[in-house]
Amino acid sequence: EGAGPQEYTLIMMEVLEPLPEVLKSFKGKKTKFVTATLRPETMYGQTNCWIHPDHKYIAFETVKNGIFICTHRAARNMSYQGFTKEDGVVNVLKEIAGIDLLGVALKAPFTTYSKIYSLPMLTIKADKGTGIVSSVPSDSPDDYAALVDLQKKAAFREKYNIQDEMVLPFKPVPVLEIPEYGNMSAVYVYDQLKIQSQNDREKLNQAKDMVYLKGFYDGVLLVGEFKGKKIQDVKKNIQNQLVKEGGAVIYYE
Ligand code: A2H
Repeated sequence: EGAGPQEYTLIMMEVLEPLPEVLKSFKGKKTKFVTATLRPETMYGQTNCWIHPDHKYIAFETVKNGIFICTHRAARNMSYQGFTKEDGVVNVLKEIAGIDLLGVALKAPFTTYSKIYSLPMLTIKADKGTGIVSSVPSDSPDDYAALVDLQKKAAFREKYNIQDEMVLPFKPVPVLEIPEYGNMSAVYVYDQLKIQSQNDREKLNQAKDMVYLKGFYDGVLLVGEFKGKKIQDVKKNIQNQLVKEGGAVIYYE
């Protein structure tokens, strides 16, 4: 990581009914799972979001965007970036275990799926972003590996009480065309490197290196307002569009 702060696009996923037990007290209020991404241009392909079952999250009140769910660490950072009434003060409404935030129905911006779900990922870092991740299995090898793990292993779903319909209908969506890797680069490299699971860290890092730069410089959008354009030329426009439509906010750490 470099010397300066890292900019993330925070994607706001609205919690839908039926509310999980731990969020029932927020009924009638806008409550959002907040994910941090470096790749706003891929959000057309979201199939779910990722939560770490063993991590701790909080719900807190923001000034403009309702109730946010994320790690306390992220909320504290946000409180210095104008997200809360008072600088440095987080109004914690509730502390919530990750496991209690699984299987929640969400409405996410840009994706073609009208309803997606929060699912368990065991490689999420507590000290990066919001601790919640938007899953784009077409273009993120980590996301594809974790989704395949859940789709292949009924016992893994059962362990976390994840219903089949929260996982099995969700297929990766073509979003970007990348020369040599086709229109679902993560699926391509996953197969080529014969990745076995989300714990296959060495190969997943290799996969990330393979797709990342190539996608950024040579990737062309297949969907949305900027269809046919190169990502590097329109990444900022897409971020702006997400923000303008109320689906995202900018955040630094
Ligand atoms: B990216 P960097 Cl399509 N733990 O978004 C683990 N991973 C996290 C995280 C956390 N706490 N917070 C964010 N991330 C993921 C999209 C995407 C991402 C694509 C392809 C690659 C990619 C959809 N998932 O990231 O260490 C988020 O996933 C490759 C690195 O700050 C975020 O962007 O560079 C990225 O990692 C931030 O990682």
